[in-house]
Amino acid sequence: PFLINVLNHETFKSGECYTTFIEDTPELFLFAASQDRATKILEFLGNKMVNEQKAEEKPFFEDRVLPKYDKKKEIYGARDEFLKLGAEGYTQKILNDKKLYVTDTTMRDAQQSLMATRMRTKDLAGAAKASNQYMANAFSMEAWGGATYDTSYRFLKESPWVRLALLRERMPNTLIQMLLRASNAVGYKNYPDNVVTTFIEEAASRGVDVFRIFDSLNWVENMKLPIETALKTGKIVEGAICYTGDILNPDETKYTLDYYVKKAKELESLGCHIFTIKDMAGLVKPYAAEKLIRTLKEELNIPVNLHTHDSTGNGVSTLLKAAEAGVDIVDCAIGSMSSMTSNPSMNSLAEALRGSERDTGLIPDELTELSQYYERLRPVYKQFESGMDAPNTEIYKYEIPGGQYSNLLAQVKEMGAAEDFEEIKSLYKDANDLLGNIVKVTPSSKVVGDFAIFMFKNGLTKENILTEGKGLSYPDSVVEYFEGMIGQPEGGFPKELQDIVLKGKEPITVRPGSLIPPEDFDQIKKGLKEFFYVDTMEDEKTLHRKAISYAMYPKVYEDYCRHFEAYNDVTRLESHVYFYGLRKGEETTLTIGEGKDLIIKFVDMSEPDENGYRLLEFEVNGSMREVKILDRN
Ligand code: 3PY
Ligand code: ZN
Repeated sequence: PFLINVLNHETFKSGECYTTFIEDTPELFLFAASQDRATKILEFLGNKMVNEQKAEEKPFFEDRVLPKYDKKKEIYGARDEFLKLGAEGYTQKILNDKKLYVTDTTMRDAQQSLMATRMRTKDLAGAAKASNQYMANAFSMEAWGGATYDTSYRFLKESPWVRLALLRERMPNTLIQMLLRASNAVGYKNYPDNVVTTFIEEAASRGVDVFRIFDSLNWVENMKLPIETALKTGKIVEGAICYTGDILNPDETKYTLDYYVKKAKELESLGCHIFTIKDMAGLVKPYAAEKLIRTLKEELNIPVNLHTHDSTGNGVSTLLKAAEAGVDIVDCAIGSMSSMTSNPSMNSLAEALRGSERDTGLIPDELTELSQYYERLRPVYKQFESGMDAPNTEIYKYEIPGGQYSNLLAQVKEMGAAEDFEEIKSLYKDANDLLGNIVKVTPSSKVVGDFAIFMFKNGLTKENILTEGKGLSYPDSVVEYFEGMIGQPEGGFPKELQDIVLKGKEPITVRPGSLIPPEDFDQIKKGLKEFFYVDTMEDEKTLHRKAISYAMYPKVYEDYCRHFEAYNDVTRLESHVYFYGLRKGEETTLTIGEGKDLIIKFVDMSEPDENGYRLLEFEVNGSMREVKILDRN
């Protein structure tokens, strides 16, 4: 009964579905099998309204208004140059240009750092065509990887692969960049080598042009395989070293200028086309940036990129000093998506450099157009924001990355310990020292955060841990760290604490990937076919992408498939409707095909019946529809 020819499906025939849609979505098959798409959408909305949000409390939101751009304009962007000159040719050209290149982080890091990575594909794709035009003078758009991969499935119920394909299609002249956590790929632990390599190959073939690769302990050994694999794809490879400490601090003995120069040279010798200083917490102060960049520029023969955050308020100054010192590329975000835990403002930077020899070539009105688009959307995502209202120079002391700061605060509040946040931040610093003063970025930052909370809960301090901490069992992330399962920290593990945590277990000293058995993709594909797909029309490539997602996130991926079975494709709903549902009397238009709109109005809901079910009344294109939803409250 489920064998329905997808090519005859209305949505497909309408041409509204993206060219990538059919091969990328299990969804379409499930969709084809579904009796009534509207009912599933009403059930999705009904469930939001009854069980997740109080629709009456929904604030007023505008629908998305797309940014304007000149549809007829011919665009020649960085990707055109790259396709002409190749990875090495193009990056060497950058080295010789005077202009300051930018990477626009709005679609990845900015939304990850500001709003817990909740920005939906619909909203990103809405900016894509205008961005493709207005960023023609930029180096790249960071739009994929990092936390966007799992959160797409987990919270947004959409496929990151579809996002990539869609952005690729709408930004043909723009280099799409992704953030890759070396052997942790886009996850939180070391994966088998064949997961990492196949993921990179697939990402390259689906549209990633630039791979930024970092390791959470700056352990270059862990970066070799991903760098080598990414280089083989012919794409641009940025080797990134995470910044920690302060090179201008005379007491700094580990993360010194020499440390960064040595690491940068190692990455250059591995064949990276660009070297990046990745300052995920915003610790590089302006004069440190000047010194660091000036030295790196003297020592390297590849372009140097600076990535920083604006949590301390010094972000734009840091980029300006870096620009003076000759940095080739800097990361920044569109104005309304910049600053605080996000990256510095592109609009501010472009204005600051206008007319100087490092002018970015970006046009203020065009940046404003993009900024206004995101500004109008931002209230929809306010519920996910960190609540940081002003810059905070405490970050220099605690070295907590922007994204983690808000997470840690949320975790502490959940524990009912909000008033102890000061103590916990200070324990974060102590935990870092106890772990060996390590780089703190996903996933090593989680080890430090988990350890700090563990110390708080168990009354442990730097002074008493070696005695009081003996009989305790430690959080998984801390045990794995001491086992060597995320790699080797600079200067080695603190031995005494390692012994206490591991309780006799031998740590590894080699690359974890060299010990983890390869993933059996055939087995995963067999399982996926058996449990999740109603059709055998799946092509091998699509199945392969699904298997990659499953290999990294089995539970999250399964939940996503189940959600799809229950509610079908929810990605085309306006974001405020996706997150909040509809208020009584509110109407929304859902386009499911060209010229095919569902106009959905929520009329009313009943009180729960004796079994706890509520009856929800909607109008769909003027006809009354009812759905029954179990009230789980
Ligand atoms: C990530 O790994 O997602 C990061 O943004 C690290 O800074
Ligand atoms: Zn960042």
